[in-house]
Amino acid sequence: MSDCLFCKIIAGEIPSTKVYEDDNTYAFRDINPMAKTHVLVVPKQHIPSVGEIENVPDDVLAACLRTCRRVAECEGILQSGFRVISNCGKDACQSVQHLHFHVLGGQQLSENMA
Ligand code: DGP
Repeated sequence: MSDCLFCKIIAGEIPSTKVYEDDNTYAFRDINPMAKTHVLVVPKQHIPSVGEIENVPDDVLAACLRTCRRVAECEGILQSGFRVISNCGKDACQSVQHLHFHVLGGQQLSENMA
């Protein structure tokens, strides 16, 4: 999608710090990290949010979660633990309308998720 920030990052039109990439997904460091490790995992296909995945192929969705795990492995936090979050819509403060998963870790995270 031409005016989507994350589509531009995936296309390399906007620079990012890549952590991992495969056919379906791209992972890069969040510009405003909320934890010692904070990586964003996005599908290469433009999907606005979790709220609009009804017709998205299962392999694309599975690839996103698998990439979250791969990122945790690459970042060395697979054993210590990590959190995967996807904000969806206004009440969740989603600010970029391209499905993304925050992978957070590298430190003790808060019990408070709200
Ligand atoms: P959310 O609030 O869940 O929609 O998260 C969007 C995230 O995207 C937020 O943590 C900051 C990050 N972000 C916004 N613009 C850029 C950018 O240009 N580059 C990178 N690497 N991250 C960005």
